[in-house]
Amino acid sequence: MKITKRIWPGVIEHYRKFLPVTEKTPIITLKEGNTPLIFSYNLSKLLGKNFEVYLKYEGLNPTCSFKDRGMTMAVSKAKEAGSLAVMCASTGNTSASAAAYAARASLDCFVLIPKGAIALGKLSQALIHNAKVLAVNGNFDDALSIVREITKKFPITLVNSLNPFRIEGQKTVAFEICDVLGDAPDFQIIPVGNAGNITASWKGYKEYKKLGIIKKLPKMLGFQAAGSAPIVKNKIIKNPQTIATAIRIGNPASWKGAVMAGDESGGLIDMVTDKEIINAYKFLASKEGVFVEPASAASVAGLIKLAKSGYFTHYTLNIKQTVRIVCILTGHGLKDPDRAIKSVKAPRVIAANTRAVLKEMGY
Ligand code: AN7
Repeated sequence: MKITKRIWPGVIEHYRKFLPVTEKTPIITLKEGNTPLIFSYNLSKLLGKNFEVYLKYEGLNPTCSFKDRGMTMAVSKAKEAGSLAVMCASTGNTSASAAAYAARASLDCFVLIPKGAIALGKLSQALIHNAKVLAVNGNFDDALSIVREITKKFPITLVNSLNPFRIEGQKTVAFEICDVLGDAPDFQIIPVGNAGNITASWKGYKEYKKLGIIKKLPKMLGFQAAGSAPIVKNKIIKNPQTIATAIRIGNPASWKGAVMAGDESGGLIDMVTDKEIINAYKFLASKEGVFVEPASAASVAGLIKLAKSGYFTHYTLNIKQTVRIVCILTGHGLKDPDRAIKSVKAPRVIAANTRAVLKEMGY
């Protein structure tokens, strides 16, 4: 069978010249990346005539989150270095991605998760990909410090975003957005947990700008969950809380990177409440047809919050200028089916006859 070049090769092959790989690097890929940039009619209309809002649907990566962009790099480099095992702490998505890429690379995978605090879909992924999953009686931050200690002492590769190759891979989301739009957007809005992704995408934009591929840089707007907002509050949160379990992190590893992205770009790091997150989550699913996990809805919740507060008023006045906003939707809604079911009414049980059905349908 002839395989044509038009088949998407994954982020490493597609963006090879921007990434630290050589001909010697074994490329471990599940063809991640190339996710759709979806125009949002409703959000664009909400903001004003000259606004275009796009949703970067990262839930359509192979393990259904943005982590795959970083994991293809981290696992390829681990394999190149001769490592036999990888390890991570995770609120869920990192573990799902690490487990899948480790399986593909024939590496052992060890995962520490906070007990009882990761979504069902993510746990099922890590387990079925045959990672050794251990639930610690503590939170994500506790788990990460144990992983850091173990990977320092033993020949096991750490694949959390402290691993610089993770950041390298994840910067490709910025490249894809610019390649589609023809330049950077005016604003990029992104959920912030451990802060690797905001750090990575900002790096991507800066590299494209330096090479002259894009003319402008976006303002970076990062959103934490209000009960887990150490960067906004400028202090470590000992017992972070939020229904958006993916970003339930009290001491982000890339704290400085997030602050830098906000400051350098003229953007900000802010927070949204669980209520705002759930509203945006339901809005995306019911009005846009886009099902994301709660943490991902933090970007859209942030956009709505800023729009209401008048943050974009200045841009509304200059209607000749098209303002482009990209919200990163980091993970798929099926990751957390429990939350979806809890957020809506359960289906009514009725008699098995046409009349009863039609009555319920309102016909
Ligand atoms: C859906 O899996 O930290 O700010 O251990 O799963 O780069 O941490 C997940 C984070 C946003 C935050 N949205 O990204 C993990 C983990 C989703 C996520 C984030 C995560 P970072």
